Amino acid sequence: MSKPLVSIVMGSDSDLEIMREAGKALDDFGIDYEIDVTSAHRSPDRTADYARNAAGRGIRVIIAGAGGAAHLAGVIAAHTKLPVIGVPIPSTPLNGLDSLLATVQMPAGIPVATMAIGKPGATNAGILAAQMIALADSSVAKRLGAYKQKLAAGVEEKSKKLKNALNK
Ligand code: RP5
Repeated sequence: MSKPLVSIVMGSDSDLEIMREAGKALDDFGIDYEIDVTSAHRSPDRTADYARNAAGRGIRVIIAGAGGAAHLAGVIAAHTKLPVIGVPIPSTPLNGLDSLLATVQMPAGIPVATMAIGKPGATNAGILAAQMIALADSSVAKRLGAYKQKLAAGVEEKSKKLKNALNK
């Protein structure tokens, strides 16, 4: 097993069902990743250490998912030069809108690439991380090309089915 290039972290194990989607996307592109829990609020020292050490361990991209106050991605971005992708988790009665705003509204100077709320966002976080890795990895770039073709073929198929069903 080679060293992970992407790190997926989340504020609580209750975020796992959603954050697994990022891992599934990375699996599709053959990218090794690690997955862990660390919290901006409950374990601030652990989170800062994790962020400071990630690049030295060979990590190239960090995907961070959190609900509630959702400061995890921003705190991690404050402690690393690696690109950070944030996934807002719908874990409060506000259904993730709170997490989206907290994750996306970073002050100038500390960017977090913020995805959609929930599973679609986690999937896109995995794909965006793959796109970053692909800049310097031709095998991942090739898989991304095949993935785009598969998406387009899926739409063609749906179009044919729709026209057949409607007899148009
Ligand atoms: C956040 O608080 C976590 O990211 C999670 O989405 C939310 C609730 O956490 P638990 O109370 O389920 O541990 O920090």
